[in-house]
Order: sequence, then C-alpha cells, then structure tokens
Amino acid sequence: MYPGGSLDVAAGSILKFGSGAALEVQGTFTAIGDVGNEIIFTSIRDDTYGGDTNGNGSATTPDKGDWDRVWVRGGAATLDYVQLLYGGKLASGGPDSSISVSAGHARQSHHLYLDPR
Ligand SMILES: [Ca+2]
Repeated sequence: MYPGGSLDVAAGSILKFGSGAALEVQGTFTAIGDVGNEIIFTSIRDDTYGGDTNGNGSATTPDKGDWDRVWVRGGAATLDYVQLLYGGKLASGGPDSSISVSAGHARQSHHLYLDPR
C-alpha cells in the first residue's frame, strides 16, 4: 500500500502469504473482524482456512515463519479481531515479529498471534 492509498479488509476475510511476503502499510489500512468472524492472516500452506489454496493437498503443512509480517511504515492501521498465524520471518531468513510499526501508528485489539518465528 502506498501513501494516500487505502485498503479495507472485510470481516471474515482470509489472506494467505508465501515465503518472505509482507503487507506494507503506508496509507490507511483497516481490518476489522468480529467474534466468530475474525480476519485471518496466515501461510499459503495453511489449508485450515480457505481450503487447499496451494493445490497440493496435505503435502505441506504450515509452520512458524512461513511469511514475514504486517509492516506499518506510515499512515494508520486499525486491526481488530485479527489473527496473525505462522508469520515472523524476513525474506532474508532472519526472525521478526508478525506485525511491526516503524512509522505512522497502529491500533490493535482482540488479536491472536500463533507461531511467529
Ligand atoms: Ca495444501
């Protein structure tokens, strides 16, 4: 996302990320789920949510550090009832958090973090 842009993720959405992938926020990012209708950020290897997206059946299973993170680099991010699953590894292979704020601001509540690296 670029400065001035906006992205609104609907409740119940499932977003899957491949190795080293990150969502970089520099605009207005809103992801507001609800109880039982959480927004899921997870690994492309996670078949539990949204089915077999990578099309290989159960040949691979999700693991910590499968993707990078949500990275707030400016602007404003609002996340509520969001689950961040299996993130936390940089494209370079180094360990990281599954969400970080280096500029701008972020408001988070009701989160579940599972298996960051
Ligand atoms: Ca699969």
